[in-house]
Amino acid sequence: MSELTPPSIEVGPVGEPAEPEVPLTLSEPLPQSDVAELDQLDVDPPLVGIVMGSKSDVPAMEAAEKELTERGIRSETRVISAHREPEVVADYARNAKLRGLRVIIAGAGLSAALPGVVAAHTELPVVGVPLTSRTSVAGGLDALLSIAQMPPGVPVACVGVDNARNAAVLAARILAP
Ligand code: RP5
Repeated sequence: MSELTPPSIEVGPVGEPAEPEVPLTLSEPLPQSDVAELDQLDVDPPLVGIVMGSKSDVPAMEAAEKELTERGIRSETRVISAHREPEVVADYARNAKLRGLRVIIAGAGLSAALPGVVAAHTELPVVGVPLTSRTSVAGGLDALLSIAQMPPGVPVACVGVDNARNAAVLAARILAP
C-alpha cells in the first residue's frame, strides 16, 4: 500500500486588508489635467432659461436676454421646438430645476405649444411670449390664446404679443428676494 501524500494548498496571509485602488484622501495635489477640468465647471449657472420654437423667433426674443443681462441676471438661450423635437423639449424642462434654472421664458408663434409643454414637464414658473410669425392669425391672437388658455393645473404666465422684454421683467420680479 503506497503512502498517500496530502495535497499542498498554498494559503495567503489571512486578514490583511486589500490595497485600495484609489486613494481615499486628497493629500496629494490633483494632476493639472483634473484641475483644468474643474476650472471648466460652471459655478455660476444661468437662472433663467430662454427657449423659443424656431430660429425665426430669435429677433423677437433677443429683448428678453438683453433685459436680463442689463439687470445682471444670468440666462441661457436655446431654440427647441415642441413639435419638431418633443423629446428634447421634455428633457430640457425635466432637467431645468436640477441645473439651477429658476424661471423659464418660452416664446412661440402660431399654435405656440412650447410654453405649455415646458410647463407640463417642470415645476418652475414658465412665462410664455406669444409671437407673430409669417402665417399668424389675427396678429398673433392664435399664439396668445394657445399660451394664456392653458387648462387648470398647468399654468403659464402670458405677456403681450412679441413682448419678450416684459417676460424678462416678470422673471426678474419672480427672482427678486
Ligand atoms: C412656431 O412656429 C415657432 O415658434 C415660430 O414662431 C413659428 C414659425 O416657425 P418657422 O416656420 O419659422 O420655423 O413653432
